[in-house]
Amino acid sequence: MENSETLKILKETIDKLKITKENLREMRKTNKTFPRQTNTRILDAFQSFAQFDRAPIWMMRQAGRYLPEFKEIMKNRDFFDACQDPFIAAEITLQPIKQFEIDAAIIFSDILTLPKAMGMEIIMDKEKGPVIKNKLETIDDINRIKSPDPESLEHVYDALYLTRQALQGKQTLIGFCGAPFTVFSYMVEGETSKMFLKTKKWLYQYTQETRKVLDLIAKESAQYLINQVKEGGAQVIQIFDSFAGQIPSIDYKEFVIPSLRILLEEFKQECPTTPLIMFAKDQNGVEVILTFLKMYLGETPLVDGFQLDSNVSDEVLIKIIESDRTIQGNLEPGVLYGTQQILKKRVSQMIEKLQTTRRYIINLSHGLTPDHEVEKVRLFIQESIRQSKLFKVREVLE
Ligand code: 1CP
Repeated sequence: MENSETLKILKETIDKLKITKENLREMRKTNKTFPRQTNTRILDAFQSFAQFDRAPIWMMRQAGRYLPEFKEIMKNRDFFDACQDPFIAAEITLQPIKQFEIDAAIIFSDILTLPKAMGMEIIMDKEKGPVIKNKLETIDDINRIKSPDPESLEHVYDALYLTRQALQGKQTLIGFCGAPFTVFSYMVEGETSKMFLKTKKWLYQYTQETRKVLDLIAKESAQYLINQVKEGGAQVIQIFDSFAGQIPSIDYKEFVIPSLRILLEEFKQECPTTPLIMFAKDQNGVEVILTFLKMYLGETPLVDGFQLDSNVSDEVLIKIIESDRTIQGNLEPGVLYGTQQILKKRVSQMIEKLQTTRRYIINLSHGLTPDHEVEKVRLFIQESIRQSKLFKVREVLE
């Protein structure tokens, strides 16, 4: 195989299952059997009564530039080219799994993969991050947004399938997409913004048009997530609304949540048993959380878990626990720049507070960045596992 030099981790799976570039898609379409799930910690965190040795753990942006092997594989590669090659995408997804004791893999892709397929011309600049060449400037530009050509996203499902096979049931596979508001922000700002002035102009000046675009993104996102589960084998879904905190809760509830409801309802209609984690960054106020908690499709909750920030209030935590939903989070990633002492102390405080529910997944409050040190990341994981086990033992003894 062309990439055999770089596919160090995947190699065993490819050889064993005789997967090639040519037969991968056909195999995925005809054989959806996956290895038996032996590590069920993440899936169990969505149920109250499953057995429990410790809380599961994974980290947002766990595959990325802080890993030397990520830098190596990306050295001469364009970001989206890497995403579009299922073998490379799977290899990168597996890089953190290979070396850390973590319970989930999140597929190497981006929240901009979908808008790219919807007609946005996006490049990933090594310094600036995503840059959109044909951002939405006038209302008429909305007409440029189109439904993705189904072929254009098949590579994501191929990468998921390959990764799920390679995980051998030892970790849970997470699929994801950006939330309509965050994707819309990129579409109008054209890059990561500081002030979000264009987003706000659209939202408050062209409210109807903005809502139209949000609904459009929501519908396509739902289909994209359904396919990640049914075509690719994703076992859990996370929705990233990274820019949710840029507008007040009152506007988030009125203008943004209706499009999220479309996304969630359409997804749950097709995938009622797949746990879905919502990350509305900096919108962890009780009003917004309660709105999500009240959302159901029949008996099925539309949101199964919440990725929470480091400053979430006790009031919100209690509401989530009382509603039998899962908590994920919430260590400030900056703590990993600090001394071992502060890291251990903050991990201990986090576990004391959040492991009071059985439905808990250890994570950071935001993603790892290129300047994180691998050994500090390892310490965070080891310490979290140690403290989680200790907490569990203490609970049993008390
Ligand atoms: O391990 C993983 O998490 C890999 C999969 C992943 C995910 C879940 C990537 C790969 N990106 C994302 C989500 C994503 N992308 C979000 C939501 C989560 C968040 O809030 O961080 C956002 C806002 C983006 C947009 C994006 N992609 C940016 C700008 C925002 C930022 O943080 O600066 C940038 C720089 C990217 C590039 C990107 N995406 C993923 C990686 C590993 C990288 C870095 C590429 C590189 O440095 O070479």
